[in-house]
Amino acid sequence: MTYTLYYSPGAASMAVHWMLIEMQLPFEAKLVSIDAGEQRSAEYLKLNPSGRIPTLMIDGAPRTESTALLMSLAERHPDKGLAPTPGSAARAEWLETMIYLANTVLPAMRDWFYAGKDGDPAGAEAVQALARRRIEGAWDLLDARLSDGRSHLVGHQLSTADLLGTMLMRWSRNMPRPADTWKNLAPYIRRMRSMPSFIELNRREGLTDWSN
Ligand SMILES: N[C@@H](CCC(=O)N[C@@H](CS)C(=O)NCC(=O)O)C(=O)O
Repeated sequence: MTYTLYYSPGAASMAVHWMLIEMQLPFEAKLVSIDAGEQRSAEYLKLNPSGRIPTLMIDGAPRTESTALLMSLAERHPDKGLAPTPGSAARAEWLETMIYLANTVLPAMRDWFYAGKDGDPAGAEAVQALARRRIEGAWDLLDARLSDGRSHLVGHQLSTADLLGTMLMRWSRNMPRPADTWKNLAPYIRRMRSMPSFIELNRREGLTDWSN
Protein backbone atom coordinates (compact mmCIF):
# COMPACT_ATOMS: atom_id res chain seq x y z
CA MET A 1 0.00 0.00 0.00
CA THR A 2 1.51 3.35 -1.01
CA TYR A 3 0.39 6.83 0.03
CA THR A 4 1.23 10.35 -1.13
CA LEU A 5 -0.49 13.18 0.71
CA TYR A 6 -0.95 16.59 -0.88
CA TYR A 7 -1.20 18.93 2.08
CA SER A 8 -1.05 22.53 3.18
CA PRO A 9 -0.04 23.43 6.75
CA GLY A 10 -3.04 23.58 9.07
CA ALA A 11 -5.55 22.84 6.28
CA ALA A 12 -8.10 20.00 6.05
CA SER A 13 -5.16 17.75 5.19
CA MET A 14 -3.99 18.03 8.79
CA ALA A 15 -6.11 15.20 10.22
CA VAL A 16 -5.03 12.86 7.42
CA HIS A 17 -1.37 13.82 7.89
CA TRP A 18 -1.78 13.22 11.63
CA MET A 19 -3.34 9.80 11.03
CA LEU A 20 -0.51 8.69 8.73
CA ILE A 21 2.04 9.74 11.37
CA GLU A 22 0.04 8.14 14.22
CA MET A 23 -0.19 4.85 12.31
CA GLN A 24 3.56 4.99 11.57
CA LEU A 25 2.97 4.22 7.90
CA PRO A 26 5.48 5.13 5.19
CA PHE A 27 4.14 7.96 3.00
CA GLU A 28 5.28 10.88 0.93
CA ALA A 29 4.04 14.39 1.75
CA LYS A 30 3.82 17.02 -0.98
CA LEU A 31 3.26 20.64 -0.04
CA VAL A 32 0.60 22.58 -1.95
CA SER A 33 0.73 26.26 -1.08
CA ILE A 34 -2.77 27.72 -0.68
CA ASP A 35 -1.22 31.19 -0.32
CA ALA A 36 0.40 30.79 -3.75
CA GLY A 37 -2.85 29.38 -5.22
CA GLU A 38 -1.17 26.08 -6.13
CA GLN A 39 -4.45 24.21 -5.44
CA ARG A 40 -5.74 25.75 -8.68
CA SER A 41 -2.76 24.75 -10.85
CA ALA A 42 -3.62 22.58 -13.88
CA GLU A 43 -1.44 19.81 -12.46
CA TYR A 44 -3.26 19.72 -9.11
CA LEU A 45 -6.73 20.07 -10.65
CA LYS A 46 -6.08 16.85 -12.56
CA LEU A 47 -5.85 15.08 -9.19
CA ASN A 48 -8.55 17.05 -7.40
CA PRO A 49 -10.96 18.85 -9.76
CA SER A 50 -12.50 20.80 -6.84
CA GLY A 51 -9.14 22.50 -6.23
CA ARG A 52 -9.24 21.71 -2.54
CA ILE A 53 -6.82 20.19 -0.12
CA PRO A 54 -6.24 17.37 0.76
CA THR A 55 -5.71 14.79 -1.91
CA LEU A 56 -4.34 11.39 -0.97
CA MET A 57 -2.88 9.14 -3.65
CA ILE A 58 -3.85 5.62 -2.62
CA ASP A 59 -1.92 3.04 -4.61
CA GLY A 60 -1.58 5.58 -7.43
CA ALA A 61 -5.22 6.78 -7.52
CA PRO A 62 -6.16 10.28 -6.28
CA ARG A 63 -8.79 10.32 -3.53
CA THR A 64 -10.25 13.37 -1.81
CA GLU A 65 -12.47 14.55 1.11
CA SER A 66 -10.65 14.52 4.44
CA THR A 67 -13.35 12.58 6.33
CA ALA A 68 -13.57 9.87 3.67
CA LEU A 69 -9.78 9.60 3.63
CA LEU A 70 -9.70 9.05 7.40
CA MET A 71 -12.39 6.39 7.13
CA SER A 72 -10.66 4.69 4.19
CA LEU A 73 -7.35 4.60 6.04
CA ALA A 74 -9.04 3.13 9.13
CA GLU A 75 -10.62 0.46 6.93
CA ARG A 76 -7.35 -0.33 5.17
CA HIS A 77 -5.42 -0.64 8.44
CA PRO A 78 -7.82 -2.23 10.95
CA ASP A 79 -4.84 -3.42 13.02
CA LYS A 80 -4.11 0.22 13.96
CA GLY A 81 -7.44 0.40 15.82
CA LEU A 82 -8.47 3.90 14.75
CA ALA A 83 -12.09 2.87 14.17
CA PRO A 84 -14.28 0.56 16.23
CA THR A 85 -14.87 -2.91 14.81
CA PRO A 86 -17.73 -3.13 12.27
CA GLY A 87 -20.88 -4.32 13.98
CA SER A 88 -19.82 -3.16 17.46
CA ALA A 89 -21.90 -0.69 19.48
CA ALA A 90 -19.07 1.84 19.33
CA ARG A 91 -19.07 1.60 15.52
CA ALA A 92 -22.49 3.23 15.26
CA GLU A 93 -21.36 6.10 17.47
CA TRP A 94 -18.16 6.47 15.44
CA LEU A 95 -20.12 6.63 12.16
CA GLU A 96 -22.53 9.13 13.67
CA THR A 97 -19.65 11.32 14.93
CA MET A 98 -17.70 11.22 11.66
CA ILE A 99 -20.78 12.15 9.64
CA TYR A 100 -21.72 14.89 12.11
CA LEU A 101 -18.26 16.44 11.90
CA ALA A 102 -18.23 16.16 8.09
CA ASN A 103 -21.81 17.21 7.52
CA THR A 104 -22.35 19.93 10.10
CA VAL A 105 -19.04 21.26 11.40
CA LEU A 106 -16.81 21.17 8.30
CA PRO A 107 -19.27 23.07 6.05
CA ALA A 108 -19.84 25.65 8.81
CA MET A 109 -16.08 26.08 9.11
CA ARG A 110 -15.85 26.51 5.33
CA ASP A 111 -18.54 29.22 5.57
CA TRP A 112 -16.75 30.92 8.48
CA PHE A 113 -13.45 31.14 6.59
CA TYR A 114 -14.62 31.44 2.97
CA ALA A 115 -18.01 33.22 3.09
CA GLY A 116 -16.70 36.21 1.15
CA LYS A 117 -14.93 34.05 -1.45
CA ASP A 118 -17.39 31.20 -2.00
CA GLY A 119 -20.36 33.57 -1.96
CA ASP A 120 -21.31 37.21 -2.36
CA PRO A 121 -18.96 39.35 -0.19
CA ALA A 122 -21.92 41.63 0.61
CA GLY A 123 -23.69 38.76 2.37
CA ALA A 124 -20.61 37.33 4.07
CA GLU A 125 -21.33 38.71 7.51
CA ALA A 126 -24.72 37.00 7.77
CA VAL A 127 -23.27 33.71 6.51
CA GLN A 128 -20.49 33.92 9.09
CA ALA A 129 -22.95 34.67 11.88
CA LEU A 130 -24.90 31.51 11.08
CA ALA A 131 -21.67 29.52 10.71
CA ARG A 132 -20.55 30.72 14.13
CA ARG A 133 -23.84 29.62 15.71
CA ARG A 134 -23.47 26.17 14.13
CA ILE A 135 -19.83 25.81 15.21
CA GLU A 136 -20.54 26.89 18.78
CA GLY A 137 -23.53 24.52 18.81
CA ALA A 138 -21.13 21.71 17.88
CA TRP A 139 -18.81 22.60 20.77
CA ASP A 140 -21.84 22.52 23.10
CA LEU A 141 -22.74 19.06 21.84
CA LEU A 142 -19.24 17.59 22.01
CA ASP A 143 -18.60 19.20 25.39
CA ALA A 144 -21.77 17.57 26.74
CA ARG A 145 -20.67 14.23 25.35
CA LEU A 146 -17.34 14.47 27.19
CA SER A 147 -19.11 15.35 30.46
CA ASP A 148 -19.54 11.62 31.20
CA GLY A 149 -15.78 11.42 31.84
CA ARG A 150 -14.85 9.65 28.61
CA SER A 151 -11.31 10.24 27.37
CA HIS A 152 -12.16 10.43 23.66
CA LEU A 153 -15.06 11.47 21.45
CA VAL A 154 -16.07 7.86 20.84
CA GLY A 155 -15.76 5.83 24.03
CA HIS A 156 -12.42 5.55 25.74
CA GLN A 157 -10.32 4.90 22.68
CA LEU A 158 -8.57 7.10 20.16
CA SER A 159 -10.32 7.06 16.79
CA THR A 160 -10.37 9.06 13.57
CA ALA A 161 -13.16 11.15 15.18
CA ASP A 162 -10.57 12.62 17.56
CA LEU A 163 -8.19 13.50 14.75
CA LEU A 164 -10.94 15.19 12.74
CA GLY A 165 -12.57 16.79 15.79
CA THR A 166 -9.30 18.18 17.15
CA MET A 167 -8.38 19.62 13.75
CA LEU A 168 -11.74 21.41 13.64
CA MET A 169 -11.33 22.65 17.22
CA ARG A 170 -7.92 24.04 16.25
CA TRP A 171 -9.53 26.01 13.44
CA SER A 172 -11.64 27.85 16.01
CA ARG A 173 -8.57 29.20 17.81
CA ASN A 174 -9.02 32.76 16.52
CA MET A 175 -12.82 32.76 16.63
CA PRO A 176 -14.68 34.84 19.24
CA ARG A 177 -15.20 31.67 21.35
CA PRO A 178 -12.47 29.10 20.66
CA ALA A 179 -13.30 25.45 21.43
CA ASP A 180 -10.81 25.35 24.29
CA THR A 181 -12.95 27.76 26.30
CA TRP A 182 -15.55 24.98 26.82
CA LYS A 183 -15.23 23.23 30.21
CA ASN A 184 -14.80 19.64 29.02
CA LEU A 185 -13.24 20.42 25.67
CA ALA A 186 -10.31 22.26 27.32
CA PRO A 187 -8.77 19.19 29.06
CA TYR A 188 -9.65 17.02 26.05
CA ILE A 189 -7.76 19.38 23.73
CA ARG A 190 -4.78 19.43 26.10
CA ARG A 191 -4.74 15.61 26.04
CA MET A 192 -4.90 15.43 22.27
CA ARG A 193 -2.21 18.09 21.88
CA SER A 194 0.12 16.13 24.15
CA MET A 195 0.12 13.13 21.79
CA PRO A 196 3.61 12.58 20.32
CA SER A 197 2.06 12.20 16.84
CA PHE A 198 0.35 15.62 17.15
CA ILE A 199 3.61 17.24 18.26
CA GLU A 200 5.40 15.59 15.32
CA LEU A 201 2.63 16.71 12.93
CA ASN A 202 3.06 20.32 14.03
CA ARG A 203 6.83 20.06 13.65
CA ARG A 204 6.49 18.69 10.11
CA GLU A 205 3.90 21.33 9.10
CA GLY A 206 5.87 24.12 10.79
CA LEU A 207 2.97 25.06 13.07
CA THR A 208 3.64 26.62 16.47
CA ASP A 209 0.48 28.46 17.45
CA TRP A 210 -1.76 25.85 19.11
CA SER A 211 0.29 23.76 21.49
CA ASN A 212 0.32 22.97 25.22
N1 LIG B 1 -14.72 18.98 2.25
C1 LIG B 1 -13.33 19.14 1.94
C2 LIG B 1 -12.92 20.58 2.26
C3 LIG B 1 -11.53 20.89 1.83
C4 LIG B 1 -11.23 22.35 1.92
O1 LIG B 1 -12.11 23.24 1.94
N2 LIG B 1 -9.93 22.64 1.98
C5 LIG B 1 -9.48 24.01 2.03
C6 LIG B 1 -8.33 24.15 3.03
S1 LIG B 1 -8.82 23.84 4.67
C7 LIG B 1 -8.95 24.43 0.68
O2 LIG B 1 -8.56 23.61 -0.12
N3 LIG B 1 -8.93 25.74 0.45
C8 LIG B 1 -8.41 26.32 -0.73
C9 LIG B 1 -9.48 26.81 -1.65
O3 LIG B 1 -10.69 26.55 -1.46
O4 LIG B 1 -9.10 27.49 -2.64
C10 LIG B 1 -12.49 18.16 2.77
O5 LIG B 1 -12.88 17.91 3.92
O6 LIG B 1 -11.48 17.64 2.27
